Amino acid sequence: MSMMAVDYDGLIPNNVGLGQDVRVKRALEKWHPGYIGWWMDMGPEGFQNALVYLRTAIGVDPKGWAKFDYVRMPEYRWGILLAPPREERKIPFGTHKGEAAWQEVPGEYRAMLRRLVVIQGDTEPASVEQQRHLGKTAPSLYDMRNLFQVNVEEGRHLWAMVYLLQKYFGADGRDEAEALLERRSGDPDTPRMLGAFNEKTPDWLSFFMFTYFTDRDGKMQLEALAQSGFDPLSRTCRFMLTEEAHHMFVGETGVTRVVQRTCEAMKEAGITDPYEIDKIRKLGVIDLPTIQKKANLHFSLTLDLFGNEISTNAANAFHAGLKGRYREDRLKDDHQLESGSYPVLRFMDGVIKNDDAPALSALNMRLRDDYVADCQVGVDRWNKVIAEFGIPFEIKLPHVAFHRHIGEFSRTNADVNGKILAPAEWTHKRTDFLPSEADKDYIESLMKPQMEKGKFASWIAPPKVGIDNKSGDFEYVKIHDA
Ligand code: BYC
Repeated sequence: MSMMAVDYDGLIPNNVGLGQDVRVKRALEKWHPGYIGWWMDMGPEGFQNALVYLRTAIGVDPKGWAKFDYVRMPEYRWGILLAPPREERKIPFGTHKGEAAWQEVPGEYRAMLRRLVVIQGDTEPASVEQQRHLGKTAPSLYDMRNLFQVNVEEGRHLWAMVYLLQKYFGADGRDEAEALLERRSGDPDTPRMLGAFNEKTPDWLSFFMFTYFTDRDGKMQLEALAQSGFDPLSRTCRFMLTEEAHHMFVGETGVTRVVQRTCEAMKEAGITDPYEIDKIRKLGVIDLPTIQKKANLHFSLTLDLFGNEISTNAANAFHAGLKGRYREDRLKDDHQLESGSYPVLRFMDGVIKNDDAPALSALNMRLRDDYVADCQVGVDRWNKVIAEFGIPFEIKLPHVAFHRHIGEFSRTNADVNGKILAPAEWTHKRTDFLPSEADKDYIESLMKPQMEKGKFASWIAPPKVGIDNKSGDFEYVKIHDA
């Protein structure tokens, strides 16, 4: 069988020749029951017997890689799919630049590589855990299906990382694979590894913000890992990015539809002032200032996922050829960065200012800058909708120093414009920037399920087009026919 074709015969669909790799096949088959156990315990609450109109990856050809059909989630075919190899691929950056890409783990970098794979792997089940209770308040069957699609694919991304651990990291890889099923999002004793993945996703607006902002960190990190000189990691991430695009689409269009519905309701009621919050809430929609607060929260939590602005870990991973920059292959420089600098925003002498740092140490900052630019694109689309209704309001990304827990700005309290506040002032103003208890209660009061096909909750507009071009009243989840 060619490396491109997907073998669907065994328990684990794959295009990595698992049938001929008895050791890894056994290891993964042994891991499988634990995974299903985790999915039943920590995956979507309820709906495990429902028939969900899901896409399943059946190949890695960009033109026809997925098929859509009704599937019960526990029967989803979680597979191991790597993007096609690139002939004679070379390590594209770092001290080994130009050498043949590694097909096996380079011994000297084993620990560093394992850590990167484990961190990436840990985020995947974490997000499923964070979102597990959302099915029961879905604003439509369309949205419910999108949630479950995202969830099963995050599950597949966990499989992708577990494959790398089992295949390339021996006994310690096995232990790490087990540990990935044991940690739990938000658990005080065994939390997930990165901060944002231990936060709650309490409602659907948070879900859309998470898939817009946090899945986009996924995109940036996967793009950086897709450049890796360790070829199996590169190929794995390249294929994961294909799926990731839909997750960000769910986020971007989700927020757009919330914004759209709010603007429509305001127009129908003749309200032009976006700050007439009580009046707007009486219409059963989410006022724009509260949407802004949710964006502030999720953007700032996600910025923490880029680590410290100045990072020896990042420098070492680049130097070693393991983790590159965003779209390294399109950048025009020496791809080694032994000299040169990069401007890093720092908190120095009580003020925020740019400071040149060695380019190699500033790679987290650079990736974060690329991320912020990427985030702005969707925000502009949200604002276009608001502008079309003539409402004087613009959603803005907060300053990168706002509400930070990792890095330069974790020591200070900056407002959304980057103004440093005294601790008491921050406490006093906090709910001007971040959702208050009352905001949360209001949003929660809207989270009533709408499970009739073709219908949508009061606070969200229908999508412009259906999934797989289905019509507006398509039954994306058959809850009762199951
Ligand atoms: N929380 O040198 P530093 C996704 C730790 S999302 C807790 O600044 P580095 C997805 C750090 O571990 C993408 N701890 O950091 C999205 C280190 O600890 P040790 C996931 C943190 O290593 C939605 C220490 O602080 N993938 O796919 O340069 C749904 C000093 O660290 C945090 C990846 O992240 C934090 N936020 O950068 C589903 C890619 N930040 O080792 C999925 C792999 C830092 O000294 N990971 N620390 O004990 C990496 O590339 C890097 O490890 C990080 C951190 C970017 C995370």
